[in-house]
Amino acid sequence: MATTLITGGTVVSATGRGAADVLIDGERIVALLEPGSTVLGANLTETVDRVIDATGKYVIPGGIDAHTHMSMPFGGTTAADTFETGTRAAAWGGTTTIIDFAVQKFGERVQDSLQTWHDMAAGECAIDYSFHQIIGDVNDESLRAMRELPGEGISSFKLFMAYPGVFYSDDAQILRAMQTGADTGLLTMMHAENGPAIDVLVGQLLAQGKTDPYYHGIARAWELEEEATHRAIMLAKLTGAPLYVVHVSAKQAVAQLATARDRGQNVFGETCPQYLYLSLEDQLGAPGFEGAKWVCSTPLRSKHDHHQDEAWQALRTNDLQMVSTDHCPFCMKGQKDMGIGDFSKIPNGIGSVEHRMDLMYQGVVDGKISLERWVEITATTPARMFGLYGRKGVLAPGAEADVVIYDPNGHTSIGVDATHHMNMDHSAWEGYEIDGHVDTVLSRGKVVVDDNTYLGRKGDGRFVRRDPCQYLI
Ligand code: DUC
Ligand code: ZN
Ligand code: ZN
Repeated sequence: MATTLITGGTVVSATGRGAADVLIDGERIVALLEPGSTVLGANLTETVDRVIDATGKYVIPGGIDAHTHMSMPFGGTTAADTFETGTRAAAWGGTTTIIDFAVQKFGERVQDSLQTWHDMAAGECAIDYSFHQIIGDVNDESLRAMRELPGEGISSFKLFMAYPGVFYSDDAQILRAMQTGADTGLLTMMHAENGPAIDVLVGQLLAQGKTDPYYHGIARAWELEEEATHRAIMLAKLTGAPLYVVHVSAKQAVAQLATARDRGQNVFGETCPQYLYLSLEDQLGAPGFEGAKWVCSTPLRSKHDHHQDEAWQALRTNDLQMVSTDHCPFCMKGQKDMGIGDFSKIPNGIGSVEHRMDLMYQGVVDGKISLERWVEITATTPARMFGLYGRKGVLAPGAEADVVIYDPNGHTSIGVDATHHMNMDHSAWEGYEIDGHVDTVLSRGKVVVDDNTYLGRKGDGRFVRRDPCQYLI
């Protein structure tokens, strides 16, 4: 087993920072040492197999993106990144674990859908991966199957209050699934938007000739996110189910989560970079069909209502606990363009898996969050939330050596022209400049990105079995 010493860097955790050398043996961290430590009189730099100089740089746990959709069939097409291309792009951006979603479609057995996703990912991933289970058809059989998920290393499942006729669950189904989840130690994840009401508004807008991508954001009004978030919280309270609301974008939904947390309920929320930086007017409202690049659900919100500022604030105060991407990329040509003349036919999704660590680091540079909070919301809390902590999300003896060396004096230009690595013909982040750079990435001790060179290999990433949520109040 090769030994590696990362020297000279500042190790940053969710709780602090300090000068330390990180000693790795094979796939695991064995020690955090005072810089320049000797062992039995010998300088470690002379005895290890490899020394990585991190002078002037931050050494952080590898990012965990807990919300991705590689190769997801959706909106009449399939998400453009496969497990191979998507995990490679993730590695480039300092993310060393993804948690994707196995999708049980209507009429399908849960176990079969999970197997399908295992088959899709096995041997393809550059970094470690796990799955949440989407339950798209809540019935007696799928509820029984949910009880087997912990044994499969799956500790979370997701329901949709949106997309009637596709993934949608009604309140009775939600109630039953939450009861089973609570009983089985599963974390309930929720896409909280009132789908039936959205569909009425979509039909009315299209009938009025309002077909541009901008109207996607109008149909998916914040009131319908707030209402669904409140309903999910109440059903969770009744059933005792811990609840994690995905891709929170409306400040009113944040307020619902905060109120529930203040009364002690196990309720959590994630937001995504797009809701922190992008807006209904500037992106969805871009001229012509351009706005299709930013059609995602929940939608981008109005810049005039301060949703972005409130989301940053909520990240600071822990009213929102973490940032994932909801990476679900579709190309403009042949995918997004299916919705020319009808915004409801634009496949929903934005690709960001490569940029999450950088975009959130820019929040540090801009004074929106602290350096420690950056690590917490991108790595440590995702690990705790989804039952990986100790193994991942922290640099400590015994943890797997998923490590990122981040250069605060480096620079990253984002975009297709800047040769991003996601399988997309455009970037939702074209032209973004980041005052930092992912220099070196280790995945379980193996260097997969080194100074702008990719050294990873598909198949190096393993399926990770997860424990129950470690973040309960
Ligand atoms: N939202 C998206 O934008 N894409 C995938 C599914 C979802 O809920
Ligand atoms: Zn969703
Ligand atoms: Zn999603």
